[in-house]
This record gives sequence, C-alpha cells and structure tokens, in this order.
Amino acid sequence: MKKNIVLEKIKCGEPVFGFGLVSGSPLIAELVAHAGFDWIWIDTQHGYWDENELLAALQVIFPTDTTPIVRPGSNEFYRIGRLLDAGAEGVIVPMVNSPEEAAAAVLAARYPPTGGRSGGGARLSLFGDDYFERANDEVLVAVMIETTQALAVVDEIAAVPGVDCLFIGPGDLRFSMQTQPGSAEHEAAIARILDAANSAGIFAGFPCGAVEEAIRRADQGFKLVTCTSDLSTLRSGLTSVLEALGR
Ligand code: 3PY
Ligand code: MG
Repeated sequence: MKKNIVLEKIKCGEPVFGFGLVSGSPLIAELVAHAGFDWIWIDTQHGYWDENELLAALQVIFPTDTTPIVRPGSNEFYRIGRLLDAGAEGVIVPMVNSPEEAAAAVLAARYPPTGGRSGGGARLSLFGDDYFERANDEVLVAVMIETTQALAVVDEIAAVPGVDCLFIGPGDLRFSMQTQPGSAEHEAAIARILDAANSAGIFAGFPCGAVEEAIRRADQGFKLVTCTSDLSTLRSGLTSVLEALGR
C-alpha cells in the first residue's frame, strides 16, 4: 500500500507542515500539492467543498508526495468512511468531547478488529492490492480537542486505542473557555493537551494561521501543524497589492 508519508515522518520524530484548503477548488489543490508541503488539510467542516470537488482534489493530490487529510463536517460513521473511500489518507474529526466519541471516530475510520469501517471504494485499489490489510496502519486518525468538556477527559481520550493524534481547535477552545487566544489559561490548556498526547505515546497537532506560528508550535512539540490556508494566503496577497497601490 502507498505509504502514509506523514505518519512515517512523525514516527521518526519529525514535525510535518501542512497547508489548509477551504476554497473547494481542485485547481488550487493541484497547485498546492505540487508546492512541497508535507500534507494538505482539506476542511469540509468550515470550508466550501462539495463531494465532487473533494474527489477531484484527492485525485490531483494522489500522484504527489503530499498527504491529503480531511476534516469531516462532523463525527459521523458514513461521512468518515466516504472520505477515506474517496482517498483521504487520514481524518481530523471535529468536536470530540469524550472517550466514547473518540471511539466512534476510530470505529468509522478503522477496519475490524480495531474498528468497524465498511469495506468498499473503487479508488482504494490505486493504493495497492494490500489496502484492506494495511489501511489500519496507514490511515491517520486525529480527534479534535476543542472544548472544556474534552479538556476535562483529555487523558481518557488520548488512551482510546486507534487514536493517533490529539489535534487542538484553538479557536473553539477559547470560545468554550471564555478566554482570549494567547491568554495564560489558553496556553496552559494547549500545553496540557500536548502533554496528554505525549504521555499516551501518541502525537498532537495544531492548526496555525501563519508559518511563524507553525514553526513555534513545532518547536513546542506539536507534530502535525498547518502553516496557513488558501484563502488566508489570497487575502494577505490582496492586502499587499492594495498597499502597493496606496489603497
Ligand atoms: C478551531 O480553532 O476551533 C478549529 O477548529 C481550527 O480550524
Ligand atoms: Mg473548531
């Protein structure tokens, strides 16, 4: 089976740097996939992807060395299975608030005996004849810790068999904590989640808005980080052009 390069690098102790796609554009996905990032985060929770655009994006990413990881809109069994059947090499499941919800994500993403993923998906033959035997080792399962409820049971969530990564949702976490991003209590919660992942022998991830932050979070110990996204990059490019025009 095609190796999951992201998991391979993380197993060697390296952080992996990704780029988020929210625009629903396979054209942008192709450009980014050839740019040299370790992974692409396709966000179908807050991004603007329909199923056909998502499939087209996965098709253009496939021949490259960039690993596509998709965030489903919610923690639903068939939704997660469909993303993986379309060729996602991992899922980042939002709003996982309990060990039971983490176990539900694993059930959807891993084949028996670890989980209950349903076998199917014609594209999977492209990954190799041994896809069904190897997928449980090659598919990355990240659960998002982004509420005070999840924070209270973060060690139990990290201990759920089949979970590879605790991926922080810093924005929702700060809403849930009723605090500001970067406040001492927000940073303490972030450090607590990182610790929980490390203590459980798994890794942690962080979505960053800028490359400087991605490097800082990687230095802090986060392994699966994003640097920015397509629309943020476009927005900052537009700002520079308008500034040059004096507008
Ligand atoms: C959050 O910050 O809550 C996220 O989900 C990041 O996309
Ligand atoms: Mg969130």
